[in-house]
Amino acid sequence: MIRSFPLSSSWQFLEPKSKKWLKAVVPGCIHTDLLRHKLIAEPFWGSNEGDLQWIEERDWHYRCTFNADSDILHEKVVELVAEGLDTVAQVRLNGRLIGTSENMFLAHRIDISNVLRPGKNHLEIFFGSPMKPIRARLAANKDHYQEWIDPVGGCSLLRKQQCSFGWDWGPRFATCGIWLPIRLEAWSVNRIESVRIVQKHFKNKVEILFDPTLAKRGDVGLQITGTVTLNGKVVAEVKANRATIKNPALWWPNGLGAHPLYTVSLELRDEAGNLLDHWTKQIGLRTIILDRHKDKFGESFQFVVNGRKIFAKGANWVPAHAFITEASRDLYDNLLTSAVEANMNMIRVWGGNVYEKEVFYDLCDEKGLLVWQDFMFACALYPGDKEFLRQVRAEAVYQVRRLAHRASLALWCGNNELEQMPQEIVKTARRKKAYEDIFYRILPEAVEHFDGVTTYWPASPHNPEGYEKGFNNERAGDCHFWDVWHARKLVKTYEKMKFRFCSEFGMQSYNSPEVAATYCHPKDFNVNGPEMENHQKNSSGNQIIMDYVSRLYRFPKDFPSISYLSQLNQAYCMKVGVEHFRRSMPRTMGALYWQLNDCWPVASWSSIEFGGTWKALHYEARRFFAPVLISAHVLGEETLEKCNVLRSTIRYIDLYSVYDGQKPTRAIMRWSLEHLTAGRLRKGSKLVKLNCVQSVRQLRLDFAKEMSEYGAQFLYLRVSLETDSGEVSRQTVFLTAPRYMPLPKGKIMVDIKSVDATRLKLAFTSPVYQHAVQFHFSNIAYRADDNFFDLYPGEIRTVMVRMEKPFTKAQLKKAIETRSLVDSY
Ligand code: BMA
Repeated sequence: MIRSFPLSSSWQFLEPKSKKWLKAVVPGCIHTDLLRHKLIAEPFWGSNEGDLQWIEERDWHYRCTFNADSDILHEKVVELVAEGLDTVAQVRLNGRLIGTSENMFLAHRIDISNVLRPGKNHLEIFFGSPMKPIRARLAANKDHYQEWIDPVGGCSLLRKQQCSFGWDWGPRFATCGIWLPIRLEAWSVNRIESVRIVQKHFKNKVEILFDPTLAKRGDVGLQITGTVTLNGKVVAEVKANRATIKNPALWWPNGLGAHPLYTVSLELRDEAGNLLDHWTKQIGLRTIILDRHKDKFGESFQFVVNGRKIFAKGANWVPAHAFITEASRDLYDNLLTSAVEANMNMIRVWGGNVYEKEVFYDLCDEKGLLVWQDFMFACALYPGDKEFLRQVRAEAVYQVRRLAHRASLALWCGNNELEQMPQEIVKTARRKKAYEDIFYRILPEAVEHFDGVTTYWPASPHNPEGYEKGFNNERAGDCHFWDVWHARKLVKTYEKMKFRFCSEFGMQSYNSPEVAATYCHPKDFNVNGPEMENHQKNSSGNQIIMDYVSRLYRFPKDFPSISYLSQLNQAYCMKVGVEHFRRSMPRTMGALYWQLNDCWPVASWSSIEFGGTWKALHYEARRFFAPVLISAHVLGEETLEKCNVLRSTIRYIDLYSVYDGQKPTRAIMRWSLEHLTAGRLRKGSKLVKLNCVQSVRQLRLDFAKEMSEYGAQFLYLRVSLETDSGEVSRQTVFLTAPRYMPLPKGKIMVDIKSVDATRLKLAFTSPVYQHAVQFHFSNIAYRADDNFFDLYPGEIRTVMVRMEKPFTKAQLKKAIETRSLVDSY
């Protein structure tokens, strides 16, 4: 039977100044080891990042000792299994070089049977500076070289997490270390290397075909048997590499059903029946197809799960921590639970990150989050030499084999945004060949061969009419839309776009003052000061935020107000985009905004700040991704003309019902036009039918009369949809930018009631209309089911809050802070 011996303790690293061996944590990295020994300053604080750049220039040396006793030695084969080495590594055992690596995305299995000694063994791993091979390669070949983000240059020449070299939301900490588990495995006869699983779905049954690969190929006389279980009950036996599951419980994405996981356990035995190895995985019974058929708009781009087309709702995923080894299960769980709570059903693992850790996919499988999986290539042209292609092939084969069985895996995608520069790709024959070798030959071949079921898509964005023809084809394929933000176009530009699937679009905001306090003293809260500037990685970021904020809001009075307004603006922009995409169903069938999370405290496009707090956008996402949505399309535009004169063509508002729930249902659509001080002016309602995956324009409202009588700045429209479960979607719509509105000031009152020791029911009231009420408990960890909501005069708004631990009412009363838009200037 195969035995496994983890090598996680007794690791040390060599501190270069003192030449002392210090305790290391494995898995881990050099930055966190140095930090633990207080040998470097807190990397995220102020502008410390710049002072720590010397670390990437050095070589680092790790070692550990382990005992080989008879348990290990009596087996014929002993292997060192390193699931991930970051990145330029030489591995020595008892002084002998046993392996080298230059690819952090590959696992290594090194036969050490001949080097192993009885008793004490010395394992050493030397990590070379990643900058050495990068500089050597840069000097040798400049032809292919093109990167659009790396601030120093050269990251594309090494198979190492691309964003660790610095990104427009991430610090540059090009670290090194043993970043994934490392262990010994000892065995004698054979072992299961991988198993490809193919599901065949029939009416009321699913057939599973297993295609195992053994370490020693061609070994005859071995048998594989096994079981498939659900909730601990055996539902099928595996015989002759097949199993049939009757009345299968299908796996559905979040919002469309349950996500049951079946456990597959395979056993490898010799002729005498001795157990040699076992292999266990969780799988979901489902079919996922990327459906591309000709339609009246061109070619569809929609995911179909178990025969049901779905509108993909979600966001792009960046590393959960700048030091990826610090990302714990809790951290992943917290972020992915937040995704589920915001009604998402898809997460895109973006190509500048890493192929995520197992726990990430475990959680996506469990929570029903479909995974759009990029291969790890982003924003650069990559080399096409033999050795590089060999690395890419090995990495692709390894990762496809590792992840193909995942219930959540919806798509393999070649790269991030390389096809946004077709003119660069085709500039020379050599570049074109390098590009096509990787993304049109090696990667799709690996997917076809080692997965065989999941679709491969060459790039995001990709134009299926040919990448040379340019990106963002509105007839076919997926698009990244950055005219709002990078090109500073009007937010309503989203509404002109007719994409089939929008896999990236975004708007930055600042982190909260609480998060800012983790990297800077409150006296230095100034977005243009050096500390905060170091936590803004997009060169025009601060200007663009202020540009968009000032279009909507009045000049903010302090940093907390800037942060608040930037978050309201971000939420508004994404809402305009996502609601337009959802209204454009079935032409548009997906909206994944940029970006879900952050890898450190920073101003960025994220909807969840580092540390897990939801920004205004995440609360808004919960509303705009809800299965039942009332969406108001404000027709017309407001523009500033000559001499700063405001012109508006706004008059009509179209009300849509958008639905992608499980079963058709009915709802009441209500609307009322309100005056800021005089109250209700007009109202109406309509009974509507909600069909699945359907968006319907239900009403066109004309407010020309009231706008001329009272002035647009005094008016707001309330709209809602009510089903059997009550009011499930609501919003407030303005007829002018909020900065023109003379919002009344009034006290926000909160009544705090305990539901139990750690749950609260808050009841908010106000004598006047309050826009975007934010509440916050300082120094208390909590999660609320809503925030940044509107409060209408005389109405009670209740919000449920969960806290990590109990607090007294007096403590809570003291800690709660509230504000609304009118308090920001
Ligand atoms: C996108 C991404 C990232 C980047 C983001 C914001 O297109 O793919 O490269 O961080 O834009 O600029």
